[in-house]
Amino acid sequence: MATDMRAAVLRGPEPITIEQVNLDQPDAGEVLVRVVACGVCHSDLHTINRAKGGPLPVPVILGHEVGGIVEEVGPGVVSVKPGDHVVVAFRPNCGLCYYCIRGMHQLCERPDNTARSATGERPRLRMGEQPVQQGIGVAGYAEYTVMPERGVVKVREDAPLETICLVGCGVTTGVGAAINTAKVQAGSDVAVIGLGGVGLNVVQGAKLAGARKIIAVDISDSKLETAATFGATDFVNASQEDPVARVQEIAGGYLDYAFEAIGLGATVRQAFDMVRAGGMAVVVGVVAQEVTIPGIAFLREKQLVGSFFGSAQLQYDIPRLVDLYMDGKLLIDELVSKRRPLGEINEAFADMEAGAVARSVMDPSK
Ligand code: PAD
Ligand code: ZN
Repeated sequence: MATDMRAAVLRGPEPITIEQVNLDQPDAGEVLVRVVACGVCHSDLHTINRAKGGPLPVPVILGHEVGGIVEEVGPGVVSVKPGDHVVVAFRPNCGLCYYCIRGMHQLCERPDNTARSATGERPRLRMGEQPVQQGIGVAGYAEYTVMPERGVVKVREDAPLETICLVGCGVTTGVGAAINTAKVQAGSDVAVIGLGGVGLNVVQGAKLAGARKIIAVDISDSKLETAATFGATDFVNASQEDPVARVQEIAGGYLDYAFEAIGLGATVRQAFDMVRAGGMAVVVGVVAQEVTIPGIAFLREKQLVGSFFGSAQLQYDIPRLVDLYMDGKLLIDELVSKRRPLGEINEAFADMEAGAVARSVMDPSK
């Protein structure tokens, strides 16, 4: 039996609308999750803006930062049962491909390893006869979602799903970029460019790792103020001063790590330019542009590395990040600037575009 539900559907360049959508029951190896809350991440905004610029596979349901409760499981599912609380991992892994067997699950080549797929043949979602894509593999702006088993991670039941939903992307991506990708060393100096839901988590990841200076860079004073709550020690407004020169000055000329958490070629270049010889610039933002780097800097052993989904081992990292939050060592409540019913999804994206929020969280039951 299929589930009829309300979902926020993107059909093209026009605003998202709330529609009745049909979701298949879980097939072998799949899990039906009731979405309790779904955060609003900039990666979804990238999709919306791409849809404005040209054709994109639509209709699509976006939303990939989900906290929910297992409603039903398909044949063969062993790790969760109905009633379990889960955080959805938008990038499941097969466990068997070249990358998975070498421990790099975030780079899995077959993330959707069931008989159906989020984007290709046999989609799980439909509007009438028309197939609907599961945006970023999840389709979380809806009352329910069906995920492959490895795309749900069981979490403790005393943790509020309305808040820990953010571990499904922003928290894991940001904290993981600092701890897993860069392996920030205690006592080192770190700069973070872009202080949205992702960048603020890089800040608190660097704090957890024991960084000395954590230099926050943004063009919004309110974001710089928020970064102080998350552990930033120094603040640079890039619209008022040259971020490269100012960050280098604060770090005494030897900045160890810089993180780009926006997704712009120009700020990737800033991150690369501000680190010391042998330092590491980590690109967390999704950059659709070409990036130009002065090649001679490689003689100074500068590193430029990418980071995807916090280089995380999801079944291991997600429950631990939730524990750190429950122990008061990680801030997540402070990331939630606004809670909104599903019908206000366009307003939530407008807030993000205006730089007015760290994170909005949508409630699909309203
Ligand atoms: P956001 O829109 O909440 O935050 C972006 C921040 O950048 C805002 O605070 C802006 O004020 C600030 N900003 C914009 N322009 C500049 C500038 N020129 N200099 C300094 N600051 C600026 O986005 P987010 O935190 O949700 O996402 C950030 C990026 O991370 C985005 O590209 C998203 O797609 C990407 C992302 N990557 C992964 C991954 O696995 N690598 C996962 C999730 C999100
Ligand atoms: Zn995201």
